[in-house]
Amino acid sequence: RDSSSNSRGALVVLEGLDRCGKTTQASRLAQYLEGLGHSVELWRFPDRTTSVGQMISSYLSNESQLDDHTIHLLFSANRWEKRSLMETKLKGGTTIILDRYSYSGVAFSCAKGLNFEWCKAPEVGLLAPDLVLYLNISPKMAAERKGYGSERYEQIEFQNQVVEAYRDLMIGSNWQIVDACQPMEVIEKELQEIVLDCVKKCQNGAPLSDLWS
Ligand code: Z5A
Repeated sequence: RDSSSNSRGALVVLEGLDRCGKTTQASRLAQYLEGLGHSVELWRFPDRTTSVGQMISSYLSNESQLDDHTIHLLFSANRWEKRSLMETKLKGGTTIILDRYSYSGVAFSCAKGLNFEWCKAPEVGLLAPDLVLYLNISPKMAAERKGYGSERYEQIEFQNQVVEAYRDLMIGSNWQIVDACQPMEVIEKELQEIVLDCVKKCQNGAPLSDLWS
């Protein structure tokens, strides 16, 4: 790894519908980078291990009910409680492969009918990712995959609304859109190339910035 003082880790975010394969690909990416000698951590939001995360987890599994605005702010708070650790890790040279981020926050709340700008506001000032990988799959194809159907948002009509919101978020962005219906190994190879390029740019001193500010 480049040890120059500007060298830092990359913040790589995977986004997409439920069951698009984020978790599978995130862990493969982490293994790949580790194999090349990089310092890497796998993170995910919601982080269900914190006290805020436990409230979110109980909401997602339908054990508790919360107003749509309230749960939106809790998801955001869950990211804020990890912001400073995230910055320390990145500046210390660790790359973070992140399974869902603020984009999920906005997409899922907008799908419920909340205002787009209102949804973005509490995310402003979190760290901006260096790369967003969108694993593209239709709600119908995602529903055919194993394990679909047990949590709150796992209904096709709702997931269609989520897709619409993701489309709004993509406008003017430079997300990398990857076909998530390809075989896992094909996706894995495609992601490796894009991510390695990003990691190198960050090692060479690409600055960290804030999201939507
Ligand atoms: N949410 C929110 O509302 N606001 C927020 O701010 C945030 C999240 C951060 C929980 O997320 C919910 O919270 C989520 C959004 C909302 N709700 N939904 N819907 P989560 O991340 O905990 O849960 P998830 O999205 O349901 O993730 P997941 O279950 O971990 O799915 P995944 O990571 O995308 O997929 P996977 O586990 O890698 O794969 C799923 C299955 O498909 C599995 O059997 C694989 O073997 C299979 N698979 C994977 N890739 C392939 C390919 N290429 N071909 C065939 N089969 C495949």
